[in-house]
Amino acid sequence: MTRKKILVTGGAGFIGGNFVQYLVDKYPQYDIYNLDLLTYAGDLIKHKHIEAKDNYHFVRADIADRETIMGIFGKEKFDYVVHFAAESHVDRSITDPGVFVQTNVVGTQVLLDASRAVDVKKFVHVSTDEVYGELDFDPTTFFTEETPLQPNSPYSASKASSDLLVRAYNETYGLPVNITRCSNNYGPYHFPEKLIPLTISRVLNGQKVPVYGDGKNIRDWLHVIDHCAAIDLVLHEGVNGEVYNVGGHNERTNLEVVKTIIKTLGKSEELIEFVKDRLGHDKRYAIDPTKLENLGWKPTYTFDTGIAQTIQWYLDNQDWWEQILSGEYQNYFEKQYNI
Ligand code: NAD
Ligand code: TDX
Repeated sequence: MTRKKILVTGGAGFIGGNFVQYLVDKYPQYDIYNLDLLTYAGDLIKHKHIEAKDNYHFVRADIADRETIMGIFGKEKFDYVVHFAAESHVDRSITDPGVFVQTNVVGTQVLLDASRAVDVKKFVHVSTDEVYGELDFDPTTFFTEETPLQPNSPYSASKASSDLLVRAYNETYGLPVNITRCSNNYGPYHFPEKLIPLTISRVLNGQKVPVYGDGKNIRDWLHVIDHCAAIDLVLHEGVNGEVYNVGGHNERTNLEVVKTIIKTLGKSEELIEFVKDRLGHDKRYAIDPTKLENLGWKPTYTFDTGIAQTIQWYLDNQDWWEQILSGEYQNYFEKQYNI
């Protein structure tokens, strides 16, 4: 039997990186190709322990580079594509939206064309709950797969645009697809520009933690490994053309998240610094995951067990995040925050 070839785009980043490791360990019978441009958000240090494995392969390329991508697909003829590669940080999309359109929209279209050209059996597009816009603070309301798309940031608008292209390639050309829309992830290898790893790394370094506005905005948190298991299930069992929301009912205000981390690390809440609010800051996200649960998925972490595991991981892997903080990140942080 020939081995299945699975292309994972963005496999040097946070979620894609965890997913590559998950696949390489779980499926020795598949060949896993990690295609990544290695932008500021990607690194291969996280894959040191799998790089020598026979079923792991790395290709450096820009998903928006049509000629190169068509060439790679023509040569490798992937069976499945799981597409994570994206510009992913909302704050960066507010200061520099252009690259979000280029990577998230144009890049996705190039991958769809390349997938059509080699008759990929399934294209899983990893999207986000942010495409639905925002909810108010009524705790009985949730995003379902039928919620209209109303993205508010340049980032979420670029993701919604890519979702619509994926849908159109399914309807028009019959390309087999699924779209997943997950809530906020956290866990190992989360880049320290995002709230949870930013808070952990700054608290550990005794630095102020910037909280936007009044800190009352709500996010729905899911451990990255539970997201990986959801995507694996959708890849193997998802019904062609369907969208699946992913979330574990773990809503927290940003202030609750920051205070939990400070308390776990035994530090003072005086480290909290309220700063100017994010432009267009979405109030609340909350996912109804019933459809995915009916497919057989359930999360393994609660927020309490997941955040404890994550904090311990950042304590044990200081080298990984310290080398990020010492690079270009310094310039970004100084421009973004005035603290
Ligand atoms: P990330 O920023 O950590 O990683 C993105 C990866 O994509 C990096 O390795 C980067 O080098 C690569 N990349 C960027 N531009 C590229 C290009 N032009 N060509 C090839 N590779 C490129 O992102 P993440 O947080 O791991 O998110 C992964 C995906 O999951 C994104 O599509 C994001 O929209 C989606 N998502 C994220 C979350 C979350 O909470 N982080 C939640 C739901 C969905
Ligand atoms: O310094 C900060 N202070 C702060 O109060 C940062 C970076 C964030 N925040 C707030 C903004 C949000 O309400 O914390 C919340 C979480 O912010 P981020 O970590 O930037 O995540 P978010 O904007 O919610 O988007 C994330 O989840 C959905 C990912 O970055 C997206 O890629 C994903 O699609």
